[in-house]
Amino acid sequence: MQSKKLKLREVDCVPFDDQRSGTAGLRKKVTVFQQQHYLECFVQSIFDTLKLEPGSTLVLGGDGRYYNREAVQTISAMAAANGIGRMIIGQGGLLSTPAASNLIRTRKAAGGIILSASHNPGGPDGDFGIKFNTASGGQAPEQLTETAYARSLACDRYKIADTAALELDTPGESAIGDTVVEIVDPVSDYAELMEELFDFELLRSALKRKICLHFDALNAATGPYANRIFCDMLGVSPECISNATPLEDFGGIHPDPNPVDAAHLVKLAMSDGAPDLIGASDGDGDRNMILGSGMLVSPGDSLAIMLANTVVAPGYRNGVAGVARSMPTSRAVDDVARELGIPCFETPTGWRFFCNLLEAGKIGLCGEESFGTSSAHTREKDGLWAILYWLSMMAGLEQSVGEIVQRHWARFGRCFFQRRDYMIANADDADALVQNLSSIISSVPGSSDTGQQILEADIFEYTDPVDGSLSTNQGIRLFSADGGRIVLRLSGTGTSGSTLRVYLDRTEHGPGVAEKSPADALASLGETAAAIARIEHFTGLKQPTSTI
Ligand code: VG1
Ligand code: CO
Repeated sequence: MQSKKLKLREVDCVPFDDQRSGTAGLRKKVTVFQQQHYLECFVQSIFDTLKLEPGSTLVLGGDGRYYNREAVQTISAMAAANGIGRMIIGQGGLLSTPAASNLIRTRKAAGGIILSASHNPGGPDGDFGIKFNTASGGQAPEQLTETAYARSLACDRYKIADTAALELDTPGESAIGDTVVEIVDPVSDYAELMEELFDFELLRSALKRKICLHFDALNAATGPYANRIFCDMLGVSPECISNATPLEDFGGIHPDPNPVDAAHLVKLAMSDGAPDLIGASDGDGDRNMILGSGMLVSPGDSLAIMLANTVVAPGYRNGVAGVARSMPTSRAVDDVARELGIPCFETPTGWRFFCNLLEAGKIGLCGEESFGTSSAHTREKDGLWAILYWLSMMAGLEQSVGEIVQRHWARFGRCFFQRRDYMIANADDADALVQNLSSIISSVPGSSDTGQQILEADIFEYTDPVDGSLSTNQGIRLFSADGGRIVLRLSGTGTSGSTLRVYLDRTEHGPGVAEKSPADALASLGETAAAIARIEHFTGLKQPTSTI
């Protein structure tokens, strides 16, 4: 029963037709979310979809970007009106994505709402986003996000409590009617978990004696986490952490740690006297970038190397039951899994596809080419975790980042990887390209007038081994005669136009692989991809907009 004092309202509204979740939640321009009733309609659709028991606990927080605080207030008032018993909210409305997932699990919440557009730029003219997670801490699976979308198309009314703004900045309990609101330190539970997984004593001593760490939080969610874990717990000097204050517009920095948007970190890694380990994380703290002196670690290599070295961390010492990578991610990890005799699952792009495998205990490590890696400790990818894992490898193996990577290549070969992104202003052009290629896919193998000969081609689909659900149209795959692979798919996280992603990978063995650049190793495969997909014809673009 709601308290008599609390005034609940049912507000009429006109349904929106564009609230379909993409790869990871609903992402739109801030100005779209600021339309009257827009956020409320989507949140009501989430509540209607999750159908939580009255009195349930819900975790709420976000990456601190512009509109985060307003959204926390609105969602709290709606949660109270929708019968939620307890809200657990990160102080200041802040929670990194992996920390939110962890809180859902440790506090046995019925679910969570995470406010983030992740690696997309922030600020009043930037992007905002919202996604919901289930009681396992994992991102809502495709069936649930589709149900929420269907619900939003008919959402003409939402429930909200008339209540004063919550005080978000002080930990402690308050209430909206009968709903308890608990403001929690966003870092402490997460930091405790990291201490269980890694040998902090070993890391402390290595960081004191020989490893010089530099971490860049890009003015996004991970600043407070890095300060607590690296500085307070592991003794790193605060000067080694840059851009540690979460800002609503990320201080103008692009919150995506990749070699193009975080070129300053590549420059630092290639400079004389570079730190031994340079790490960065994205807007909501789930991506990671790993660099060492003179070395940028490709995310596909990172996953493979982690799997080959589970012995370095207490949480992984006994190995893992299996591993998974998203389909476009380089196949480097497959070779390690084969040697270890464990299964390697290939899932569609997006972390939500790993969640069932993690929950069922089928995999212990997983990752994506987009700088995302994690393990069964949470149900989201985890940026700081990846950096702690790399620190553990450096300390445990007593090797530099460069040595670890090169020894891996010497043992398993080097899987060269590139992602070429084509930003296409008119989304219809991108759709036409994909439609055309899909329609001719069966005739591609065998035709030799397009560069490299293609032996096999298909449109990737995935049957979830746990619940049997089928996801179709998850990208086009072309396999070349020299062992190379081309993948094409459209991005599902952008907020304007369309981005065609072309992924290339090919493994080479032998002593020369360390000196060779991915651009050289993949040049001919890239030409083949452009020719077969007729990229210039459909988009007018001669070259990719960016190559990662
Ligand atoms: C991109 C990446 C994908 C990742 C997703 C969310 O999706 O390719 O691997 O899971 O972003 O990451 P897309 O559909 O744009 O290719 V995050 O850190 O932005 O939530
Ligand atoms: Co992210």
